[in-house]
Amino acid sequence: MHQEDEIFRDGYRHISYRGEKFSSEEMLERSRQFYKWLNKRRSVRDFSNEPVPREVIENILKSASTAPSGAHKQPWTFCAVSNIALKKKIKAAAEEEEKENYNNRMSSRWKEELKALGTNEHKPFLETAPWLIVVFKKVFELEENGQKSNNYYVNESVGIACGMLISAIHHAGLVTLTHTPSPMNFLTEVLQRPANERAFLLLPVGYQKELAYVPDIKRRSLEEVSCFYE
Ligand code: IYR
Repeated sequence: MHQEDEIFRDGYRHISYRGEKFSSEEMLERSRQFYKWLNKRRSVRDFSNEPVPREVIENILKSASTAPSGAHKQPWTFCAVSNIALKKKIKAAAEEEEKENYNNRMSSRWKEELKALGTNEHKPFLETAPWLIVVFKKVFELEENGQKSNNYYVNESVGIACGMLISAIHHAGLVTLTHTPSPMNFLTEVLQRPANERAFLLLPVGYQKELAYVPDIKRRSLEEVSCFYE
């Protein structure tokens, strides 16, 4: 079938697109293999300090930035930190907040639930991991002339990008941990971010320690997490 290379909708150019299509057997096998591979991912707290080349991080960030976003605004900035002084600053500020969280802000029930994960207010990985990726969401856009413009579905968009970021990290054979020090506004200051950006997630990235341990927890089954309406 002939397909035009371009068409115009409401005056805007659209270009022809052809994604991949596989045979039924191949599709089944690919979907199985992808699940098998993704299901190997674990959140890891035991990081090695072995360096990771900047280009790998750049590729991971480019992958994350392929995420769909509201009105294609791409309302995210990924700050990649390997600078030791900055990592130390981030660790100190995060631990200060976390100490307050664990001692005074979190309910005893919440802390009880976290016991299985082995978390506490100490965050050595913020210094050990060769890279920290701090994801900022852009709550609005700041044009070069200082004009503000809207972004849409910012949390959804940045959340999707973070999912893709975590998958890209796993694909490179590296590990990460979704760390959400709270409140996170100290990151705006430490990294000197503009007024339209808010810290969203902090991800240490690197190799796991040779001897790393993860909690013995299980994922919910398909039956528990899905409903089919056929
Ligand atoms: N932000 C804290 C506490 C914490 C909360 C949840 I929910 C977790 O799944 C894990 C930790 C911390 O990072 O320690």
